[in-house]
Amino acid sequence: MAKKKVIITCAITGAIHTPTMSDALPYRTEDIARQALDAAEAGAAILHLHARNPEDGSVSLDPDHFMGFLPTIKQATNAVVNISTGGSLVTTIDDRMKPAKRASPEMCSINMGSMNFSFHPLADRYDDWKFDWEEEYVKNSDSFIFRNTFADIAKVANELGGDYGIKFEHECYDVGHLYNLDFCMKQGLFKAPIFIQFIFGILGGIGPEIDNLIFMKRTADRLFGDQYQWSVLGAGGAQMPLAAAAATMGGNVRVGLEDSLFIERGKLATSNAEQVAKVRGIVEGLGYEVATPDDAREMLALKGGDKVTF
Ligand code: KMH
Ligand code: ZN
Repeated sequence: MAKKKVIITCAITGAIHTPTMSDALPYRTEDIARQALDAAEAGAAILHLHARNPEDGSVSLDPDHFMGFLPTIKQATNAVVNISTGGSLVTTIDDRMKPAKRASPEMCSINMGSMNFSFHPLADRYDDWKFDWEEEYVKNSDSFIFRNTFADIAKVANELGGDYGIKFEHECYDVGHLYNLDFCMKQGLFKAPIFIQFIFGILGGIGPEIDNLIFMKRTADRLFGDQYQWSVLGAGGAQMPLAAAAATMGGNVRVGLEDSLFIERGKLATSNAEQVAKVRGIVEGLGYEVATPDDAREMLALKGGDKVTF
């Protein structure tokens, strides 16, 4: 019998962590490209990408910053590129969609509800910051509302899903987000198979307990039956334990420095690839096979790497 295939997504840099927190967090164009390629080489079928300002590592939605690394990635790997539409807590959904419109990747993230989304407690861990913007950015996240209204979701679905043929990584940070997704499915905004990322441990979302993973999974089974594929992202210290639980339960996994800077308790990861290699060992140790990018394309019904514009 063929082994079950598990998709590893790697989220390379994100918009939560800042350069002070880890020297491994990539923000220069060439470092994002290099780490993405190494992560793909280590076994990631999907690369979830945000951009940074290459000068100071601040979060960027500038399509030119994305275009700095996307062609390099495309030339050197067959991995699926997934561009975030959630990369800023302070700008409009139109700005958040601009990089995806320029690059028309195979996948984009879409965030399935509005919420508090905070990482301000991280500010207490650092006294000296590498760049001026970092401390205020981290501290002020206690005042952010991550806006993803039904109108915003419909706009992303119609424009990126409809016009550009992009499939989504549906970011669900709580059980209610699954019901939002179910409502949108019934409105005809998304077509099966959908790919749900269950997210645990973001301050503002559901906590990283196994009970919650089981609850999310059972709820999704009830709402979506065989119409969905699922993956798990545990933030911070929950990353590897929840990835192991997800793989054990038959799901897919997401790792990467966007979600956790650590490789084990108290020890910073040296790269994204190190986390991918570790989770790959867990997946293979459980007797599963790591999905190739083409496996992922088939499992998620993606449009194909020849239909992107970068
Ligand atoms: N940062 C993660 C918790 C997005 O980019 O749209 C969720 C995420 C959101 O990756
Ligand atoms: Zn992201």
